[in-house]
Amino acid sequence: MKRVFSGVQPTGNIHLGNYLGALRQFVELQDDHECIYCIVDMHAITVPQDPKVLKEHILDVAALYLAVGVDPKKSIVFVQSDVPGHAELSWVLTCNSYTGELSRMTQFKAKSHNKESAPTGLFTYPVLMAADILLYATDIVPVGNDQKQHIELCRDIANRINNTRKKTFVVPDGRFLKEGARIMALDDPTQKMSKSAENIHSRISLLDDPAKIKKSIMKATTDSEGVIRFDVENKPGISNLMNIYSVLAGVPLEQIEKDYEGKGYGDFKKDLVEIVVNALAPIRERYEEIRHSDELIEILKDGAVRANAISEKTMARVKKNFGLGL
Ligand code: AQP
Repeated sequence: MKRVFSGVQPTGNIHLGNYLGALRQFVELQDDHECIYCIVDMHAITVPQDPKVLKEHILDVAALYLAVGVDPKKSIVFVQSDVPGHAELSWVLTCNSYTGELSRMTQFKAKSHNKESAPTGLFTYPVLMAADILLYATDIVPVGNDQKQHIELCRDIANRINNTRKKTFVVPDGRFLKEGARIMALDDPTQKMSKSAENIHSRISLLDDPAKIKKSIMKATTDSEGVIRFDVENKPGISNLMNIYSVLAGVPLEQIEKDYEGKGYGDFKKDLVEIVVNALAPIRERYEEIRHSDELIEILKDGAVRANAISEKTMARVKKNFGLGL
């Protein structure tokens, strides 16, 4: 069985972009792959976090994994900082990566706002991500399109080490969906939907209630043409909403164009509100059942033990090939 690894940062509640780009794949893959899904809290502290809030967000994200359908009987679910191998391997990879390649990462440029000085952790974020993946001898990494550059870097680092040392790592492939791989912000369709964006109406979180969903969708930026047509370049706002509609309702984009011929954005948005509310209702319900349960903590503890056992095998190989330790 091929091994799958992916993670989400506990930087806020998971939104439709995270769900449609990544989490949907987590569920799809778990029947015929060995899946490892992580809550990457060490990534979250690359920007300042309130410790109490971070703790809550870790459990929120874990509960949402389960609420969308990740099954702990089929998949390992755990918190990154509970497995020491992530930090350990990250240092080894840091020593085998270059400032030039890291400065080219677009996410770093965006998050550091091109400032001359930025937190080192933000700069080395992709190296920690490479460590997460390589630690589990991962074959497949299901992620959204925004992670393409980071996956490429992970492959480069793995190949570089494999070519100069004994074969140490499995070189992974990213898995990107055709539709939903990049959901854009509702208030600015040129930016990706993001957990940490200031405007709450820029995103739909999986835990939003129907009133919030309605407000965010009805306020969503479109254009003045008033025609429901998929054209990302010229009509990014409505195209983004059509994408969400298409994936959640299972209706092809061409069919949406036909169904809404002669209708306005108001009609389309009202229908989209209903589709999103219906899709998210069972997720919210399941989340409420498990969020404060002892079961959730047990699942994470058990996941950490299982993840640790796998990671130790990789770390033993890494230490041997690098001549580290006794
Ligand atoms: N807008 C998006 N559309 C499709 N996929 C997305 N992903 C993120 N945003 C979109 C995918 O979700 C997974 C988890 O992302 P993450 O939490 O690790 O970090 P991120 O990519 O930085 O996501 P956010 O929501 O924008 O968080 P913040 O605001 O904290 O930076 C990844 O697979 C990602 O591709």
